Amino acid sequence: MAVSCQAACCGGQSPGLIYWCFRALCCKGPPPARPEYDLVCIGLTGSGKTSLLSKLCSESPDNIVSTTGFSIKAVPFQNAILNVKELGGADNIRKYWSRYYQGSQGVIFVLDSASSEDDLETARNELHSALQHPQLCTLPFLILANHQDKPAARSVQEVRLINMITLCISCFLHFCCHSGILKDACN
Ligand SMILES: Nc1nc2c(ncn2[C@@H]2O[C@H](COP(=O)(O)OP(=O)(O)O)[C@@H](O)[C@H]2O)c(=O)[nH]1
Ligand SMILES: [Mg+2]
Repeated sequence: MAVSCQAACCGGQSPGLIYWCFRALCCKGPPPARPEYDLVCIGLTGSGKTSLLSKLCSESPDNIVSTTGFSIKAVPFQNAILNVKELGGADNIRKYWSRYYQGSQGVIFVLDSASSEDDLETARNELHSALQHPQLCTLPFLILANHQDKPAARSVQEVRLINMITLCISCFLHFCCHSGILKDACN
């Protein structure tokens, strides 16, 4: 490639626009490789997993459709790329979640912090199963209390109490709150 580039700029003439275009297209080195990490994103249907990932990928919130099986998104950050596998949260799909845990390097658990007591209880049970799963129990865990824009939303402290999780279960456990559809994260 370097030889062709020289051919384009030599030949007795000073480098012109064509040379600089050629150089920009062909001679620029590849961008530095960013490390990639595989994450799994779980939570009940409607908790906001797809909305969160779409927002992180700067996609329009208008095109969000319900996830029936699973979907994978590459979320680019300045220093890393997160390949996030979202697993559908419907009743009949949750029992298969663990089949997709292998190879994960981190977990995002999304909660609808404004949901009914029954749904919160279901989410709590799923969260506890995930926290105890042999393939996940040593991984960094982010528990995201979503739907923070709703009046009924529980605070991070309430969500922490409802889930009866203390930081001693996992030193990699992290709680935060967020609204998947608002511009700015609450926390
Ligand atoms: N009010 C509100 N709605 C949200 C929020 N996050 C997601 N939604 C809405 O909740 C619905 C389900 O979201 P979706 O991302 O598909 O949930 P998923 O099933 O967990 O992937 C959609 O209509 C979203 O627009 C939020 O933080 N606040
Ligand atoms: Mg979804």
